[in-house]
Amino acid sequence: MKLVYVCCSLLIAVWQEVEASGSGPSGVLDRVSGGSSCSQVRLKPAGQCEDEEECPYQITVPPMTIQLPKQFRLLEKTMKELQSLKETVNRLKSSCLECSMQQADLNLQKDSGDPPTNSAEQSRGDTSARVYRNGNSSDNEIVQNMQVKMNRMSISLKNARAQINSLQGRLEELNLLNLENVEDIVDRKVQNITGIVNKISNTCTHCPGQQQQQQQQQPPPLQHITNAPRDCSEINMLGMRNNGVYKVMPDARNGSFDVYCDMEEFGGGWTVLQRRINGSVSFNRTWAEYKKGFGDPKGEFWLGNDKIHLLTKTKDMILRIELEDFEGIRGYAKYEQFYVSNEFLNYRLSLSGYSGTAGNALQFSKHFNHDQKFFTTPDKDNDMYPSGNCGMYYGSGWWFDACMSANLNGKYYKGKYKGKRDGIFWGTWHNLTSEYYPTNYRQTFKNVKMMMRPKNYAP
Ligand SMILES: [Ca+2]
Repeated sequence: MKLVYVCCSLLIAVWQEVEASGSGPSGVLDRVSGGSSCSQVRLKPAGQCEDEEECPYQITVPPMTIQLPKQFRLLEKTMKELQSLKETVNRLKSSCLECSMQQADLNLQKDSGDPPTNSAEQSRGDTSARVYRNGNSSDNEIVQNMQVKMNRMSISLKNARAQINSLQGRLEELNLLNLENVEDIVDRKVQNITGIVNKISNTCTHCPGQQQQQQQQQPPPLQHITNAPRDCSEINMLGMRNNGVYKVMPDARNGSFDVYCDMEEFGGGWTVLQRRINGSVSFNRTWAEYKKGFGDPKGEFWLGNDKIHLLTKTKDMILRIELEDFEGIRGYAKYEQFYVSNEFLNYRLSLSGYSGTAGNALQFSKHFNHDQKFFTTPDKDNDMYPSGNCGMYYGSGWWFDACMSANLNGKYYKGKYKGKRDGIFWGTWHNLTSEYYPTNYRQTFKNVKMMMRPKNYAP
């Protein structure tokens, strides 16, 4: 029998040496390698055998240790870290399970709609107990604190939601009070104030103290002047039925003045305040000119804002507007109430009660409405257009809005024209739908007349 000790790393070499030594199967070969990492290899016959015979041998190899490069040490470290992570994950899993159970409790409480009362406290207590049973008291405290905070936040959120809902409701209410409504309210207030001022003004005209003062300051008016007709309707009632210029005195304090009376059309008795027939008179005039009046009472003219004010102040007047275009189409617009305030109030226009065939262009829409608008001239901007003067742009005096749906004081064109719509304009005329700026021609008018008559006049 032979025992062979070889370095594990030289196993093959040992085999070769055994073969080369020629020693018998019973020989013993002792060989120890120089390296400490070497281990023993035992080689022995597998059973009984005669000399010189070939004999089976068996080899016993010791457990083998292989030295790996240094980097492989990291594996061990990594494995340790992995183990540590695994433990952490398991711990977290356990905490999460508790957390989910608490959340479920909280949700149940929320769904019930109850405030956090004793039952909620009880719920928290149970949860705490469960967590304590897991033996993770610090985590449990954190979770408990978080839950308390969450409950507070939940209540705050609920309150905030209620406040938001309340605010939303109030906002919707406020939204109803939009700018247009505010404008309406202001307009109505101004209208009311204007009415009150007018009433006071009328009352004071007949105020006894004032009359007495007038009698003291002025010479007593002549009898024929005192009895002078106040407008064309009174002249008509005196039996004068011809169209023409007459003298009227609506207010004794302001004396008499000439007016053109239309005594023939529509029952007669009309005091004409404006007329356009041939373009002989320019209506591109100043505030002072519109105040006083201009033109020829027998031809084209503007009666004058002060006179219009006096006439509409003395009696409740209706307004009638007559229009005729160059095709001979005629139309009219009648307003059951017509009043022009004094200069102090910038000759504000008040009108209502439309009827007619020409359309209500003076009250065309919410945004184009000449009712309750001040008078504007090229040299005095009282219009509703903030960026400029409508009177200057269109070259006329008128109760401009921002700017207009009607302007009977526009330029007189003897036929159709193109470009800026500065001609006589009535925004509800029948053929305006075919008038597109700037390609098409604009509508013009051959004859225009504005006239007033007392509301209670019976021809
Ligand atoms: Ca303006």
